Amino acid sequence: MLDQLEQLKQEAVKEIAAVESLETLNDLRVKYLGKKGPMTEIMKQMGKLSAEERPKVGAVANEVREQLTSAIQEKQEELGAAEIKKQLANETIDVTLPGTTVKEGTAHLLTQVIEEIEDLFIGMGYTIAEGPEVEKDYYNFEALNLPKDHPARDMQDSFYITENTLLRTQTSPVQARVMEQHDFANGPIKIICPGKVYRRDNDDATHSHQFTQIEGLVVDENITLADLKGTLTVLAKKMFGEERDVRLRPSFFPFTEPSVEMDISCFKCGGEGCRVCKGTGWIEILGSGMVHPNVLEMSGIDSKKYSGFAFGMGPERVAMLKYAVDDIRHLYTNDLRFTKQFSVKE
Ligand code: 2NL
Repeated sequence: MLDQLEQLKQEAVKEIAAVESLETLNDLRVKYLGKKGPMTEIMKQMGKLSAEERPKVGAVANEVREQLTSAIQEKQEELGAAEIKKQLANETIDVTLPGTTVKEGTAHLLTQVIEEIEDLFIGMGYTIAEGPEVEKDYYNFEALNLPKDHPARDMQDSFYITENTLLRTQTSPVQARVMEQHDFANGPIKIICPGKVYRRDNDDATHSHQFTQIEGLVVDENITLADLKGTLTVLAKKMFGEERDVRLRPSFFPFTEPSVEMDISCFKCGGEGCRVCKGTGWIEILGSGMVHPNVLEMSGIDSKKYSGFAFGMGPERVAMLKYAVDDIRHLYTNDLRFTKQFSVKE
């Protein structure tokens, strides 16, 4: 029986040493030490031995079992460590490899123009106000002194959604909403309203049924036409150069009284007369005026105490003038050959 144990030990130790996977190792554990294995069998047979032999054989049997158990244990640790090492080697990444470059876009020309104007006014203490593009007839027209059937509604004929809602034709309704909510205890109204507007125009080189607008509004005590002219002169010089002169011409808008149109001296010829200014030396740049008392009153503002100026301009027109773009549709069709000419990195 002692020979049997010795032989079993040698055989098992050899087999365990040769194992290469944790799975086979477990099979060996079952084969040698399991309930149906030779060790169990030998233990069972021990009852047949004499009282003298039994403790000796028992001691050797225990020793063999312990040796095999620890051999398996060691092998298990060895294989486990090798497996982790292999896994780590597989997952190694070369951090020195060059990365894939992300193609970074830049703002569209129109966005650049709008943001430039926004930045200028934010610097003068204005805030940006936004509102819905599907607007109530009331805010788009009535609150701006354009009652139903007013002939001036035709000038900006519109896309109606229902009888009382339409795609806004200007961003003024945003300003009407701000005026209606405003509490002068919190200071004056000084806002800039950029956004998309819609008119039932026939699209051509200078007209589109959808375009953008930036309007501005200041309301406080003692606001005069001088504030309007001073503010808009700053705007003209910022957008078209410090050398620009400005002039105001009388005009008409239903929501302002008096109304003025502002021209800048031609940035191409300096006022001599050229193709850009059509020989006049002046370029029409925006419409503005003193907010009509009716408009103030309709928003709940006391027109005897408060006055204000407002203006509206088209970023498309500014972009087209400044960069000599000959067709407004270039700004909307997003041909990369066009848009890429205006990609400036921040
Ligand atoms: C133009 C002219 C203008 C306004 C917009 C305005 C807004 C309120 C009250 C009074 Cl809430 N006025 N906006 C005033 C004058 C002209 O736009 O030619 N835009 C492209």
